[in-house]
Amino acid sequence: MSTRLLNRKLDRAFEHMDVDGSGSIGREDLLGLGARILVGFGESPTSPAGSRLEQGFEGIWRTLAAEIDADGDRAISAEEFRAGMTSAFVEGDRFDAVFGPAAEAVAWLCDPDGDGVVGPDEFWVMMAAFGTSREDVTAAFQRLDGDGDGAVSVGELVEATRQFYTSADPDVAGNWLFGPL
Ligand SMILES: [Ca+2]
Ligand SMILES: [Ca+2]
Ligand SMILES: [Ca+2]
Repeated sequence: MSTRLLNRKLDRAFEHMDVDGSGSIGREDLLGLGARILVGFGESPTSPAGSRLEQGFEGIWRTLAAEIDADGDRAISAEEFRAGMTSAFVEGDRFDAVFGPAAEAVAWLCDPDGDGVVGPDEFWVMMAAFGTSREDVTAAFQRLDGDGDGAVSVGELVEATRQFYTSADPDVAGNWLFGPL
């Protein structure tokens, strides 16, 4: 059951990351995600937050290409994504080094006033970039906001991202990152 849950999450993430729907994840998908988030927040790519985010997505792409693109064709297929994410980030310990900084860059960008807290509107802007529906985003935010005060801390968001990509536990809140599974 645990592997099934994880595979379902990875398939879900794959769909969200294949921004242009080509059936594989390429560099243009990752850069497209970053660009959409920047536009959503009205942030310039040349601002410090903007360039950190762009570098974060560029870094994710480089890592995916290096660690997960098994046949080296500069495109990550659904099969490569499943197998590679599992060996690098679930069984392996590369998450903190690779995904952690990117998740933090995104989370901080969702917190323009820098108080360490992300509200529902900010969360919506970020998840809309991944093509997540309004309904799913609302459901996700409710789960991630465990204490129901209308805010999710940047730290909680990073932890939820880690749980989504690496945890086989059916009860963690991070399973809800992209809405109901
Ligand atoms: Ca694609
Ligand atoms: Ca490939
Ligand atoms: Ca809260």
